[in-house]
Amino acid sequence: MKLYQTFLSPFPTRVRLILYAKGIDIPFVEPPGIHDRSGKGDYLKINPLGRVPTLELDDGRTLPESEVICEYLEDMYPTPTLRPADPWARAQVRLIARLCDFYLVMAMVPLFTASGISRKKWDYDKIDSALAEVKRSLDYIEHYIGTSGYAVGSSLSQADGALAPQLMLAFEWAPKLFDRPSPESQLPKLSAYWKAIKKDPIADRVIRETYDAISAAQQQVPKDKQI
Ligand SMILES: N[C@@H](CCC(=O)N[C@@H](CS)C(=O)NCC(=O)O)C(=O)O
Repeated sequence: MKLYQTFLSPFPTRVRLILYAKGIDIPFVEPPGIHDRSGKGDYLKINPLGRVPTLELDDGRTLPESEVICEYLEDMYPTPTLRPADPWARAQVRLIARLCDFYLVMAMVPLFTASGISRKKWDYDKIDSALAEVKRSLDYIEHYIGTSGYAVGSSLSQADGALAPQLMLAFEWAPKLFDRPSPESQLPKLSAYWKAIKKDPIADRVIRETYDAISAAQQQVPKDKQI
């Protein structure tokens, strides 16, 4: 197997968390044109969506979409599991992942778009309304988030893979980039979660990889777009 991915994107991060937790050591390949406009070339034959991640099996079959890949890995390599056995806990894992994908990620999209253009062209009305939408989506997650150091229950699950990288962007990356206060102080349960999840070695590893990728990308950005 191999994983087409980048360290900058939160979606492959979710898959890496599962791979690391299960001890599955596979090569990572960075396709062209994911975080720039250089063109995606033959990668579109591997994944017609042109997005990361894609899991490629040894027989050449390919699978896009982070959640689908995580479920496949869980089915193929069930131990150690990142999917709780209890149906209610399992539903909570899926709920947190869905709230991230359907609400938080969608709210972040205008911010990702703004980050790719010169800050002289930023429309702060649009940025502030996107940040308000991000806060609203975090309120939904605040309602359901676990209080034992993990998104659900007291061990690492697929919900942490979905949430932790997105939370880093919402609590740290976006406020710093757009010079706005972090929503963290208004979200006590999520704030406690954010502090606690970094104590898990696997979660900490993927969070650090994301910090490193952001800081490497920052070095490449023209001065007028830098944080
Ligand atoms: N729903 C997809 C989202 C994947 C996604 O949007 N990946 C971004 C990386 S941040 C991407 O590859 N963007 C490239 C592009 O849109 O051209 C998943 O969960 O895998």
